[in-house]
Amino acid sequence: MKQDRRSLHRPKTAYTTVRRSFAYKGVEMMHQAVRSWIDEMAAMTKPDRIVWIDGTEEERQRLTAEALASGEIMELNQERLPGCVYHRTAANDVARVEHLTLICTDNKADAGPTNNWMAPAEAYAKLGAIFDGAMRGRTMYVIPYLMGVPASPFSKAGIELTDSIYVVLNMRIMTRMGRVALEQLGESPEFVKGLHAKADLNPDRRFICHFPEDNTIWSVGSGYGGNVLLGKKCFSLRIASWMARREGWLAEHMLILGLEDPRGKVSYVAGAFPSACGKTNLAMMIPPEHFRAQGYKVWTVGDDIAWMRIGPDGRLWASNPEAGFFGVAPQTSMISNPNAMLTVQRDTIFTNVVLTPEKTVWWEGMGVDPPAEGIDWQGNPWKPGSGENGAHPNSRFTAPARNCPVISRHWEDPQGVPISAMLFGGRRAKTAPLIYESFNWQHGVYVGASMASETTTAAAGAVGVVRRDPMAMLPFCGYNMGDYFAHWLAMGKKTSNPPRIFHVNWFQTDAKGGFLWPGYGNNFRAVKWALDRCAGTGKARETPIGYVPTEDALDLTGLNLSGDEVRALLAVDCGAWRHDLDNQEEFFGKFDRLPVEIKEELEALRKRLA
Ligand code: OXD
Ligand code: MN
Repeated sequence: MKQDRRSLHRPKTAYTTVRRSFAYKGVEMMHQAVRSWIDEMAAMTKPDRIVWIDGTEEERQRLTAEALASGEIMELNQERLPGCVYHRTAANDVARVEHLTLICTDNKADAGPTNNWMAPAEAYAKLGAIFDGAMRGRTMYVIPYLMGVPASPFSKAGIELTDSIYVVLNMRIMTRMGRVALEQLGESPEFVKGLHAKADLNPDRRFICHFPEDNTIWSVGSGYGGNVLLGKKCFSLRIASWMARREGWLAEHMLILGLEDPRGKVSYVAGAFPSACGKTNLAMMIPPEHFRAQGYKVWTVGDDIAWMRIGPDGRLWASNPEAGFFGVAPQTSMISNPNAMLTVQRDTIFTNVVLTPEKTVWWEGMGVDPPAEGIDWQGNPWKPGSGENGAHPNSRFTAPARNCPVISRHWEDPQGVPISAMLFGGRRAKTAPLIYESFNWQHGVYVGASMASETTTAAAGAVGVVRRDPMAMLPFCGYNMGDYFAHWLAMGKKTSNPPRIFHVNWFQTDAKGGFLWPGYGNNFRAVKWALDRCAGTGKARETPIGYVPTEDALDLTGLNLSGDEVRALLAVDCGAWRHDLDNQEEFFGKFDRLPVEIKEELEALRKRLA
């Protein structure tokens, strides 16, 4: 019975029969398989209408007008924020739901001990029952989209079926959407089939299921970006990580930035940080004045996802598959991230922030006075000083990457940019120093695999709890993380000129709980040291955990840090690390597919710390 149910929803067509060019609601469809799948999904969800998305400006205006009329979005002050709109999600639907996110593989072990798993037959049946009739009275939008740059051999196509105009408008910013994707898809059978319906937004009937063996994503019961913009976490990380392992590349939760030196040489850095730990800020940071005066600059290539391949030169080349930023609004200000503030001045969708009487937006940590009164993220009248947040801590902006004043001129290069250094970073009040370098690739993979961070509001659940989050991919790896570590190790063996691997921590606190390191643009100082190391010039001392900058190695000009503070930032407390190691061993103990190299690294560290 289960098997029957699965074959009902598993693709019926083998994607070999291709009928050329038939008209489907005005769009030239070349792909019989696409149409069969859409017919099948429409038969299940029963929309009143099916509308193909072509990505034109005329279409954006029409859909915006419709969503304004229905109240799904609100118009903002078009003089102050041209092209910007406002949206609120349901109060119970404000973050990714990791406990409701599943990897559905035939063999449970392939999903591994860190993913929630359900058998595909059961998941198709369970979600099929929720999807059944979920689009009755509604429109199904068919969004063909590309992750990656058009015409790049590395970009990949997906189609998302959704009943939300908000999703369409976000996908328009975050991906290359419409005709461009259909043209690239052509007759290829390779596309990711995504189905999304808001259904009744009931958290008990909310599931985000991934079927990597079927190239399929089903998301139901949510309207929050991370759960419903299927090109982002679902495709570009969970499904893509599965593809990447099969095809020999890496799909990672990483920002990409270019650091230009005074001679005009740009070196590229990729950095993995858990959600809401400052990837967007780091990707767009402005170097401190002392460095700007010498001619240093930072260019943004991406702020959340990197797809990396080994180039013919043996280096790792990274590209950003996204076309926009889905960033956390609170604490974004002209001090923490001026480039993000300038990016969101136009053509941006704001979600769950404060709406002011002038129809502009405000959030905590915006660095400007709050309005005397406003409407909060739940749609209630709000006044500063009420004791409640006006904006949800995980409220967001969706903005086109091309708006960013420091977008790299290479951000759309089809082959990507060559990576010199990789950063793994967690939010750790104690233990991890500001920066250290791993001894070699294998040790670097272990450093990434043993990463830990305090949880944030980007996912539902407790905040501030330290959890191990390997490579910041714990919620995003679409397969067994033991196999994932092995894949990283294998990639290192195949890359003749791999990037150096570093660990960073901007979040150490002092005895009073204040941050020791000023962060934001000052993080440039640590990134520069990493690149100095790549160039063979950065000074370091060898410690049990790796190479740590000597006290004079970081250029701290213009900062008011005492010698004790610098020593605390760079300290390696062997006792604290031994304690951390116990926790690591417990975490790694979950994996029955843990590569022997990771065990070797654990043992070697234990010995060095003794
Ligand atoms: C994000 C996240 O939205 O990681 O990027 O949650
Ligand atoms: Mn992210």
